[in-house]
Amino acid sequence: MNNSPLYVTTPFLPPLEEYVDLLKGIWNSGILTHNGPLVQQFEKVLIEKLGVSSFTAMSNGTIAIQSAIKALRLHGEIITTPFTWIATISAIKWERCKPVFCDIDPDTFNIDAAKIEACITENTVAIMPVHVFGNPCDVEAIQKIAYKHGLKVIYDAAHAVGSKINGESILNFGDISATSFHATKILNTAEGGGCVTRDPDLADKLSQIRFFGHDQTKDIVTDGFNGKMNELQAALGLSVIRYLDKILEERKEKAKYYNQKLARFSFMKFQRVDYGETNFSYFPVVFDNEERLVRVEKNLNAANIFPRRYFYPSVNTFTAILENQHMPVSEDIAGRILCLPLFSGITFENIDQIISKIAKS
Ligand code: T4K
Repeated sequence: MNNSPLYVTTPFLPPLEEYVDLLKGIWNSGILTHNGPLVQQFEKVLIEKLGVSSFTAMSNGTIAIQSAIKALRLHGEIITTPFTWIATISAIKWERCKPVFCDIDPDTFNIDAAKIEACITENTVAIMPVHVFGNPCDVEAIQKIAYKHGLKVIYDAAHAVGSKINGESILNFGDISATSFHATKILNTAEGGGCVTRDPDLADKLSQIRFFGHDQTKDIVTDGFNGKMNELQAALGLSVIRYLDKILEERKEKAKYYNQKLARFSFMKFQRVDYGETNFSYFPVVFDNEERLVRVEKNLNAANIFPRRYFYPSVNTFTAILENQHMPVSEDIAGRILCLPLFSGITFENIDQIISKIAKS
């Protein structure tokens, strides 16, 4: 039995003094929000560190997706994945667009690019794939489809800070990528998120949208809302991002250890990475059947260990808010997938303990 609970994740927190140093500046200036100096600095550091074309910081990842839809002025059907967090869908719906589901690949858990074209109708305006658990989508195939049919591409890159294709940040792909800095994410600002785009006009538009639709002179130039990141969030982001390489390296090392130790279990399979490099945002395993998953989860919980069933159930089955579009692959994977604890600071002993509980289940 573990004395303190072991959760699916624990946020990385920098040495407190480093955060407090930044807070002192806020206390001196009295600037708490409205595109303050720390938000501007955080955006600059993100652009340099991730090698992205632009960064517009926002209050959270859901608002970042909504801002992307607004900036591209989308009205119509958006093809997306049923294997995601509900925020992908709620953002589409809040922007008065219609989510149309395209089933996933059973091994990568990402949208199956080969099935996208069959979902296109005369009302389709965009494709919104998710880099699930940080695993890069087939961005080339998706872009080809988008060009062919005149569609926009927004990536829900909530999990994808640190993921790459050919050495380039995955956030650089699509018309806009929207990411999250929620407490459960690799780079966290408690709550937070933002958008990346290569198009400077779109970047300007995103800045206006997050600030009520104001331009630099506070004239109202577009429909907007309050999507601003504040200075306390940016201070946390600035103090965490210094450790990003270490966080990514540690996760990779621990994921490798899990992989080696779990390889002997024939009743379990892992996420396949087909394109580029994942950031090991999560450590998902898929069991041969749901009964085994439930048994494993129960035994882990009894030992004070709390993995999570991300993403369960498949979001297309949320009939309180959606017409169900049957998605057999996503529903099947959703019923059998469990994300095991993986975070900066998890020890090899913790992982051994998790594996021994799985072996005994
Ligand atoms: N798109 C995708 C694909 C997403 O996965 C998400 C969010 C979004 C869009 C939207 O981004 P945001 O608007 O959230 O920025 C979590 C997160 O709330 C959510 O951000 C995340 N995806 C989703 C996959 O997971 P819960 O309800 O599972 O979180 P919670 O509070 O149960 O936390 C899990 C564990 O983490 C806890 O058992 C303990 C630990 N934890 C959590 C928090 C919040 C901490 O140790 N400290 C903390 O402060 O939703």
